[in-house]
Amino acid sequence: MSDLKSKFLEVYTALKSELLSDPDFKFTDDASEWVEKMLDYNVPGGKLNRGLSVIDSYILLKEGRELTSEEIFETSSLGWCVEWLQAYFLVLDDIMDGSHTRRGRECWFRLPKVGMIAVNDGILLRNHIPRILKNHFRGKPYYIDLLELFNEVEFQTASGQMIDLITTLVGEKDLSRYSLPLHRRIVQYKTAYYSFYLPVACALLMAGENLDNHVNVKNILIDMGIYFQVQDDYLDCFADPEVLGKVIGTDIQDFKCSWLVVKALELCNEEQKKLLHENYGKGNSACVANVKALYNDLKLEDVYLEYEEKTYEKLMNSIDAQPSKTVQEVLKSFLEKIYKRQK
Ligand code: GPP
Ligand code: MG
Ligand code: MG
Repeated sequence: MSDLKSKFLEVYTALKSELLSDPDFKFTDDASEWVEKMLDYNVPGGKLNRGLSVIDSYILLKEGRELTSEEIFETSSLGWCVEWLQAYFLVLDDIMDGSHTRRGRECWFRLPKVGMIAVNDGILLRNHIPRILKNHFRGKPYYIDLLELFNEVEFQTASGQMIDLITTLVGEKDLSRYSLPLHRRIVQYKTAYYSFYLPVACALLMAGENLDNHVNVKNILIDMGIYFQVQDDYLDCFADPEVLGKVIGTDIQDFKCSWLVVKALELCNEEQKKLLHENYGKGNSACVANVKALYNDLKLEDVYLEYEEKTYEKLMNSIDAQPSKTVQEVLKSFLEKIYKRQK
């Protein structure tokens, strides 16, 4: 494991201890034990890309100068705030989506002892973020900006989740509403802001930058986030479940406005469209298999590979048009991390 990653994980342990001795709540042994288990189950088990990106971006912004131990602790803490936010979203999203597995294990709410306590655990995870920020950033000139950033991004993500959910309302299932612009709108809000813009924005604030001066960076990161979610949609259907860590394919059953179904609607003939309308969004495995067979007939894997190449090229061109070499490096390091990802 890289040195930075092991330091990052040490900071998790430190932040967890602080939260478990929060002066605003008297912890009993039961309560500590619950929160500790809940955190260990939901916060650190992912790829940690978002959290580590805060540190990576900050290092690049500091142009390779070695970070002080204070800077390492602070960038790591902000990285963990992003991971906490993600944990909060995923615990609740898995309930809403009726998912079974996440990161290679049962979803938290599926554990017999947990059930709907998971809803409150999600709220707790969310509340831990301002606790961490207060403990470590209250004296910083950018404290208010950080709080506002997390608030803004949470609002955008919940709004994206809302449009994701209401497009799948039972009784109003209407595939003809699904289009690339709707897909873009959903994923921009539910994924791109918190996964791509937020980590870089945290690093920029720590480096003393004003976020209003980085609108172009934001737009490129949003486009990268959209590309990332197209990958997610593709992997939901085509990935190796062993590699991905979650059971393949709730998107078809859940009637999701996935990039795949949008592309299928664009490419299909009348007969195939009828098949799609009859089989999409049904729990029954024969219907799911029919949809997947149609995706194969339409060669969606190839369509995806072509999309991936083109998007990479376009993003690289916009990055190269950025005036600052340092900013270019931050953006490129992000893009390289996700290009052709398998999980
Ligand atoms: C996951 O999307 C959704 C989010 C991370 C946002 C949740 C927002 C809330 C306010 C709860 P997904 O359901 O498409 O992804 P996955 O396949 O990982 O479940
Ligand atoms: Mg989900
Ligand atoms: Mg979802």
